Amino acid sequence: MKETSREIKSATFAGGCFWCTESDFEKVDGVVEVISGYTGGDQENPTYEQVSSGGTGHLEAVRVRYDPQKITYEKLLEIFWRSVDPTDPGGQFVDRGGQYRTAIFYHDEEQRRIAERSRAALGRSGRFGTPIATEIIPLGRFYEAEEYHQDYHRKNPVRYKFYRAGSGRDAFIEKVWGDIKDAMPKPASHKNYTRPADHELKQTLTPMQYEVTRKNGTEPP
Ligand code: MHO
Repeated sequence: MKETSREIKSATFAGGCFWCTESDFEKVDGVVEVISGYTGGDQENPTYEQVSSGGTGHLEAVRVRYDPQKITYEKLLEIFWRSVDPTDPGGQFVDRGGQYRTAIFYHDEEQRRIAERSRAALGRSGRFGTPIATEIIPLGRFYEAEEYHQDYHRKNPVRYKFYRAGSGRDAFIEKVWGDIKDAMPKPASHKNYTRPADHELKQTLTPMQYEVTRKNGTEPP
């Protein structure tokens, strides 16, 4: 078997309900995997019930694993801004509380700088009438959410579509960004995304990446 060592990077975003943010990022070319989880709080091994009812300090978030040769971190930020209401400090759409607020969790100094610049540019653009509330926070421990929340939009399409339509997210995004919809880096549907089969991932990921991402392993420090 040919050795391939494609570099895969990670980015972490909180954009309210992770069913939605996971679905939005999975549509993006260059994104290889999106994992729903919790981060930003102190409690160990938080459950969905604990986080979603507030009080653990965590936010619903997604870990986006991407191929930097196909998409940049800047582009991911652009997609993020166009998937959320970044002016809302108290939640997202129907979901209220700090656990649903928006945040960018940076993995290193470079991501921090790029995220700060991107947020400042969005603020200056005048696209929103109110200030950008999205926090830029150093990434701490990320807890993967329960299996039934992973790929929720695929596992429970009816409930997901019903929730999403009623949440107000898409109507808001259409109102704010509708004029430049065609310029959006995001393709219109999921048709093109299929999670690669395990044997394909084995070929494209390094052995450690495969262990960590597919077998729930942990990277050595
Ligand atoms: N209030 C929503 C939240 C979904 S999102 C994964 C629900 O449970 O239906 O937090």
